[in-house]
Amino acid sequence: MIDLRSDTVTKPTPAMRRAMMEAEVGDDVYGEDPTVNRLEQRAAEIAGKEAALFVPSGTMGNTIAVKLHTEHGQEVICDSRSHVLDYELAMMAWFSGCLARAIPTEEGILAWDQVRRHIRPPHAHYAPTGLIEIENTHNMAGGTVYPMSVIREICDGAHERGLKVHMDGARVFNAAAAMNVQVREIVAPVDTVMFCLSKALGAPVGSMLAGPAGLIAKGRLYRKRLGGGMRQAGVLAAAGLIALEDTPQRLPEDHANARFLAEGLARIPGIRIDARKVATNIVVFDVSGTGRASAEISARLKARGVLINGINERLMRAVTHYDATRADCAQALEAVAGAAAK
Ligand code: TLP
Repeated sequence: MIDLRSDTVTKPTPAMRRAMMEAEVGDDVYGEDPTVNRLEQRAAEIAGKEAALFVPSGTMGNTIAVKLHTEHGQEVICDSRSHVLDYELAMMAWFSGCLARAIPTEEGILAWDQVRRHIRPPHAHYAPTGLIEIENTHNMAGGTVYPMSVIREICDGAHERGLKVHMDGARVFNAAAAMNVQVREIVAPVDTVMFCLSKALGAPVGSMLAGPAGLIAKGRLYRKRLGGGMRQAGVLAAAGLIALEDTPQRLPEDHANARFLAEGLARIPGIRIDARKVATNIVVFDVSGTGRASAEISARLKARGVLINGINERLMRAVTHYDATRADCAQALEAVAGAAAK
């Protein structure tokens, strides 16, 4: 099977498995796992933040961040297709008591002018804004990348008004590779950032939440409340360290494969995609012109040995990663052409 459903499907590399086997471990709830401590230190360094917290998932990282920055009864400004809103089981409401103030965008990229108009001060009727959340790269918009100037503008505007900005940087390393800059440059203006080790970086499990030391210390308590106190988690952190050091260099290959896929898809009758807009490892394409719903195409692809899921009836998403080669992508294109044909 060629699995392009997500970059979460990668298997740990031989180097990761070796490191996991040899990892020095301790009880991380006591702060005694040396490998987790090393990972948290290294992640903070890479993000250019005071501290970082190892969490089991991106969802938990975002959930803790929202909780740290908000009070019950506030709003979180985010894009209308953001992961925090659509794919995290309403954790923003469930754990933090907040409402999403969702702003529709073309490319998943918020502009300060839109954000500014949705900020609500305390008022007799309104829920006040507690946080601004930006997703970089933006998953459902097709791996789009925030321009640095836009991040700065949003953060400057927010900070002037005493508001914080959290970046869902599940794939911020892809953004860094696409812009050819360091992750720390991208996340310098935001207050907290969550990034995933288990997506394009290829670790089997885990994400990091980075930010000011005081906030991260408080976040550690929320992680425990959520059931994320992980004991001898060094076996996971060891793979995470390899993911942080080794994988970023090869992300441009995933991006080139995604562009190759997009260009091939654009040539298939009935499929619509602007391949020039594919900047990272996510390819979102419209299959409505084929006369088939995405679920049907998914099923037909599966019968041809390729896994690609629909986002909705019209749109499908293919994600490249280190377990999908250029040859796999070429084979996937043939399968899509077959599955889409009348
Ligand atoms: N994304 C998954 C699915 O949940 C859609 C995927 O296959 O892409 N932020 C962003 C931008 C994400 O894409 C994801 C996962 C998360 C947060 C949550 O991470 P996990 O799955 O570790 O909770």
